[in-house]
Amino acid sequence: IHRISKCQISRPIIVGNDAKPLTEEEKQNAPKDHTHHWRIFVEGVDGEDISPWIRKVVFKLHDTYHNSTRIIEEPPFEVNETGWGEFDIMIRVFFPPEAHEKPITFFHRLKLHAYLTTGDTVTPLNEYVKSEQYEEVVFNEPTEIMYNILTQH
Ligand code: SLL
Repeated sequence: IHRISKCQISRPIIVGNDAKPLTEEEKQNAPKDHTHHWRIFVEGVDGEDISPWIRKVVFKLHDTYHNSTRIIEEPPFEVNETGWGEFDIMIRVFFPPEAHEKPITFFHRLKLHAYLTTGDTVTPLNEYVKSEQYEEVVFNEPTEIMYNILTQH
């Protein structure tokens, strides 16, 4: 496999989640004790299509979830669920197999609850929350195939 020496190329992605409280009506149809709808995602910045260079994303949810390993092979790279608790999600991002680049791993703490902090008073808010992190995916001495994929668009 040919790698391009002394070359470093990077691409930004957003890793995060959003969540909103279930309405009383939604609670009727959701599993017992579930309080929120949430979505965990890996996406491009400003709606950029990342599918040319990201081929698969695997989200490892908390073991309390049925089929806790969720494999997403096309965009949108996201999982929609309901639940009651916050936990760490392991996210593995895979590149096109022909590029021979190792997958990379991120961790994201699922956030469900919004708070208002004034001075030293913390008030829980029952509303929409979003928690996201900007990540720079760095390819050090990328394979020629990966380099071509990244620079084609
Ligand atoms: C906590 N350490 O105790 C965390 C665990 C687990 C959240 C949170 C759904 C589970 C189901 C769910 O919200 N699990 O569908 O049974 O806060």
